[in-house]
Amino acid sequence: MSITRAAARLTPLLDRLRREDSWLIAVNADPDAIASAMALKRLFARRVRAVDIARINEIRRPDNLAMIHDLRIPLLPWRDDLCAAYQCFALVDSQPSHNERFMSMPFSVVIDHHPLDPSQPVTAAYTDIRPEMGATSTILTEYLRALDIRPGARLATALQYGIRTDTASFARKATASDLRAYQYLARYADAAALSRIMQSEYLRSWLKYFSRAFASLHPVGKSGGYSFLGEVETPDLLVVIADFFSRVHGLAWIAVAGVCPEGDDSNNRKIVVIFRGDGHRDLGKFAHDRMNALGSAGGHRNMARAEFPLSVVEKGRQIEAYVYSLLQ
Ligand SMILES: [Mn+2]
Repeated sequence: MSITRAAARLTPLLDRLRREDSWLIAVNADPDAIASAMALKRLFARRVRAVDIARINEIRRPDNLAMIHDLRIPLLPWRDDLCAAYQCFALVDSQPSHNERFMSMPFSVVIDHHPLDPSQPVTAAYTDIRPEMGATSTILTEYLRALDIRPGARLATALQYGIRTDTASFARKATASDLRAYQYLARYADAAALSRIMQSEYLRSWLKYFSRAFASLHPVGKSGGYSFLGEVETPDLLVVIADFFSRVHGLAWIAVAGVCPEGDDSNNRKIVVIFRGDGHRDLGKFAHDRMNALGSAGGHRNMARAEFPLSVVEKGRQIEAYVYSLLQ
């Protein structure tokens, strides 16, 4: 789309902006949503009284935390009384039907790239929903260009990260528009900050699990490995460690096991085993053959998972040794 046509398309949006209004932009925070909200805030700035961004979710991923910290992005946590302080509401990178909290908010602006559900039409006064786009950040970059708003380094970097995240660095669902937006942003972005954010894969609090993983690493056969982490708060940590080992040359496959809570009851625990490999050995089949009878197990050639109750391990037997015996 040409910049002039894009600018004309924005008239109905700009017409809604009044000096006396305070706007709240709501997000289900991920890099694309956060960057899109920042861009919309920039576009609204000086046209309205105030603009804030509120997130409805907790942010836990290390790269998302790094993005917010390094680019100094102000996000308000959700509170039930938050909306009372605002007259106008915008939603980016989501649709009202995607979340109960969104459903209760009177949005007048919705900008998104998720597919439209015909049974849940979006009724906001201004909507721009383009499922063909790889990222909402691309749509917002077009807005900034159309209005001749030059993004600052932090905003440009955030938008680049939003596009990269949602398109898996252009490996998935990326269009020429996404690439064009990304290249345009490169003129203004901070490349060092972007790579620092992309490389923030781990939290400091996770390092103790790495040290357990290295200490307990045992060979399995000629090319495999097994690591036992003991008690972990969430199976996600097993995935993080297994993904790390999958990048070690000479280790064809790895099984990382731990004891995780099952549901909310802390007395109810299960053993989870995460498999990662180079595809040589069919790990989905391997996991299924060895562990499915104990609970559930299976997956793909290069990634698999098994889960079974802690009670399958006989009393007095070491869990670490028991899981190891299943892999032999
Ligand atoms: Mn998105």
